[in-house]
Amino acid sequence: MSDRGSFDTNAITLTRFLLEEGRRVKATGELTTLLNAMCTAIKAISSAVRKAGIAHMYGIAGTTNVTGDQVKKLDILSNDLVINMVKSSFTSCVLVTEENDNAIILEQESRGKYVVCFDPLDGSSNIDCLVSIGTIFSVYKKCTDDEPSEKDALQPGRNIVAAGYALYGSATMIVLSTGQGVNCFMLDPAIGEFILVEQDLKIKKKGNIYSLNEGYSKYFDPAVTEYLQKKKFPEDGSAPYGARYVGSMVADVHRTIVYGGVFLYPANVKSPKGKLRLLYECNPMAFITEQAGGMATTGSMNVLDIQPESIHQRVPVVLGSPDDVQEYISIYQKHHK
Ligand code: P6P
Repeated sequence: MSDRGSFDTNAITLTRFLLEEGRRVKATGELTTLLNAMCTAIKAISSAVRKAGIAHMYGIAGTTNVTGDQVKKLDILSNDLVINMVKSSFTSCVLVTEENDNAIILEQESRGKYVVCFDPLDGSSNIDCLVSIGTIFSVYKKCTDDEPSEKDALQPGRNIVAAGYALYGSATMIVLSTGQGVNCFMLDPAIGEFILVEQDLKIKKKGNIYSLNEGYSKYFDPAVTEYLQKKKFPEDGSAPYGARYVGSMVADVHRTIVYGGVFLYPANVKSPKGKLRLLYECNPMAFITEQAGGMATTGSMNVLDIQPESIHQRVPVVLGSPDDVQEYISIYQKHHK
């Protein structure tokens, strides 16, 4: 907005950005249509998240509001919004969502060439205390002529054609990459449009913040314990790293990309595969982090190189500034020769 109330006519909206990018690469327009549908779902989720308290959307599913209407839990509502918007865009054939045990195979008449994996409302345990939460998504092309099935979603993250997240924080922002770098769009509620505010976002080579849940220290792999020791007591006499942990992946990863540093959800004795899901948390975040010049590893391999075996598969993840992640890899591999 250029001044009070007037719209900056030169502002680049997400819709305009996608149309221009699609024309630049002489695309069919299907991906643009899909991403615009996702954008509409995110606008609706943002509105619901911000009025949840008033509309009594907190708490368990199946509650009723003051008018006696059946009120959906926010993450169920968010899931329905993304499914309905993507389905009605006629761009996709298989959907994988954190909220559904099985992949959703769209009816023949609604199908397009894309496969979408998403977490409709990540961090939902933080909803009731108003901590930032988010939506995470990744888009693949169906890569066989077979009848659409869950198998179409079991592609390595290297195959991602687009990935993004929405952060419902002090403002609502979409961070998006279609493989040509990372761009950030802020929602202007006055006009209901996402406006480009950061072009080609790049992460610092090395940061000074580490982010993980140290409540699990008792269960940490020795490599994690050694790595954290070096962050807290740097051997080169430099200042110790700061610690930041929100407990919502979108908030922690966004801060890591914007400020630099490292986010870790490693495996531990209690969660031998880690907690975060490969298809709709780790892969999209790894894709965006790499597009911003960062790295994302399990400790033994790049997250994006993993061949998924199941749609809700969990993997350990350490992502962020390349120097910080590379240091973790060196320590991890020393312990896991
Ligand atoms: P913990 C939120 O529940 C989530 O799925 C991610 O958004 C977040 O990074 C992680 O779990 C937090 O897990 O074990 O630290 O509470």
